[in-house]
Amino acid sequence: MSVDTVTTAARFITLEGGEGVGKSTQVKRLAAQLERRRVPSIRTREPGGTPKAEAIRSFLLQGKPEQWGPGAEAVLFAAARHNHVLELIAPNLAKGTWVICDRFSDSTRAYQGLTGGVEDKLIDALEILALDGHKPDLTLVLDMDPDTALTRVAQRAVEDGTPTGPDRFERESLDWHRRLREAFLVIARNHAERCVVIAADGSEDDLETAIWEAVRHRFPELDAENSA
Ligand code: T5A
Repeated sequence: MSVDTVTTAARFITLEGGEGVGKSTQVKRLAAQLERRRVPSIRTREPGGTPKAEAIRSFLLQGKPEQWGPGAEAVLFAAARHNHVLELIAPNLAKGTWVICDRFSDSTRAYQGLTGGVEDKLIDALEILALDGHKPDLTLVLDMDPDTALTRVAQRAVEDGTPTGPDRFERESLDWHRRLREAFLVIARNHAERCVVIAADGSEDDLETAIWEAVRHRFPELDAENSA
């Protein structure tokens, strides 16, 4: 670690929410905020983050909706997560590097559990296995109308000229996406000690400001370190 690197205890932050609410954009912006304060951090994502988990990602997301079913999906996402935690997240936290993760276990609970119908007790058991004790310190739930968010996703596909079209979950109905939104809000209410809901329908800059406020509020040591 370089001499001018800030040495706060490493924190594990996850960003959650439906499709296209701006998680990936804000993961990058949050990492840049930390970097400006010389707080060491890595960005990662789920499903993915390690070669084995990325392999699970590609066959899960490119398949037909009916290919696996929510139960098998929950198991596969948990398998990917277990590898991600053991090989990337836990080692980085142990060496003092903050971890910012684009989706984590709340996505399994929202997509496969509350929306897909997999029982809570199975989701709970998979979570115990996959997390190996590494619960996030803060989860930012980005919340907005799915209709607008899906329009963003479609616009991006046109701009990028994405040849493959929408993935497995983007193809679900608008009603399904509304239930998904409600699922994330239920999770945030049930885990209010860990989750902060952020209105995600503003500009990228507005969202970055709201997220940074929430992070500073949860981890006041960031301000203390910087005023030292
Ligand atoms: N899944 C995942 C499960 O079912 N169970 C699980 O356990 C896990 C971990 C992952 C899929 O897997 C499912 C959920 C997902 O369906 P993914 O490709 O990673 O697939 O999907 P998303 O996480 O939804 O990623 P997206 O890229 O689609 O959405 P983001 O990251 O929320 O949004 P972002 O930042 O990429 O922005 C989308 C577009 O909007 C613009 C961006 O430039 C971009 O074009 N944008 C804004 N436009 C206006 N105003 C703003 N504030 C904007 N912010 C971003």
